Amino acid sequence: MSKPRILIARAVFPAVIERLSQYFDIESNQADETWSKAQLTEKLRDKAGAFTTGSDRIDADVLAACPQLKICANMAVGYNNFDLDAMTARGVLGTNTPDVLTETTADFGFALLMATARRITESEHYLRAGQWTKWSYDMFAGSDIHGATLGILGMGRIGQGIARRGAHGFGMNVIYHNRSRLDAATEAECKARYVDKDELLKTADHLVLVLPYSAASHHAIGAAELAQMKPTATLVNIARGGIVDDAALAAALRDKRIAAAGLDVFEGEPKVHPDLLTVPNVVLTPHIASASVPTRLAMANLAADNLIEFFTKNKALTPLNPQVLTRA
Ligand code: 8YV
Repeated sequence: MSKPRILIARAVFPAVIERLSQYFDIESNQADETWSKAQLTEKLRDKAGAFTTGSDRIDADVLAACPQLKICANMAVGYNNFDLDAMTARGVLGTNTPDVLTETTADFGFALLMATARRITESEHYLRAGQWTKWSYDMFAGSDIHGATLGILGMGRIGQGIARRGAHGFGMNVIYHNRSRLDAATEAECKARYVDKDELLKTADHLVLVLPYSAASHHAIGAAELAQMKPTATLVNIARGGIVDDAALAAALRDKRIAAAGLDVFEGEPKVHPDLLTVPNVVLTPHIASASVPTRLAMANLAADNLIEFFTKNKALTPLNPQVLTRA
């Protein structure tokens, strides 16, 4: 029997391709070319499955042009690159990679918070530019992490990981806002107190965004929300571009309406709003929160496992629309 044809839309670990090649007839983008939507559609036209990343948009047009497609396995926990309703309507399974990246991403959220509050990259640039000629009492003085109030917007698995680090490791007072309140046991474990969004914005010394992107969370932090924050506050976004209005944030940073920001995700990435590149009080990283070698390998293997399970057992380890599986 011939193997199902799959597309691996972005370059990935050779060992993962090797594993997949035992089960599938593979076309892969190991050259890591940037494909247009038309090119992606063309490549998917004769495929039964796809290994995708957050940059590969699977929408109704793509699905309509690719009737053989049965599964898209995303190497990401976020799946806003999928039109999941359109996939479900066409009987196409979507899968993601939760859990395996939680702790690594929470580590990074904390690293970005610390780098931002303590002005680490800003001071490194100063040193590298040869501007350090003497010590001074207020040179790159930032704000404290320990004992401060940590606000978390979006209290899923990664948000809880950040809360645990803040509360248990740094003695922070943790407050959070989420679509739904956590159960009492989880709140106690995270030492986190539920507040409404206004209180979160007004009270946090450091605000970390970890909520999923959707139409409802688009510009959840814009000019009005930034105006509610303390002028000494730090904002960190490791969630998705589009949750923050980047132009409004750049203006708030320039005018010192908040102290600093740390951003791993951007509206329209890999492009970055030009105004963010000109303000000094922002730490910028290229969407690397899950990028430790073991975690990226675990994510790739989980996406691969989803493809293998689906084609060998009509199952998936982490399905997003499992109703598709029972319909066949
Ligand atoms: C991915 C991420 O590496 O998992 C997510 O949602 O944002 C990252 O961990 C990125 O989306 C590429 O797929």
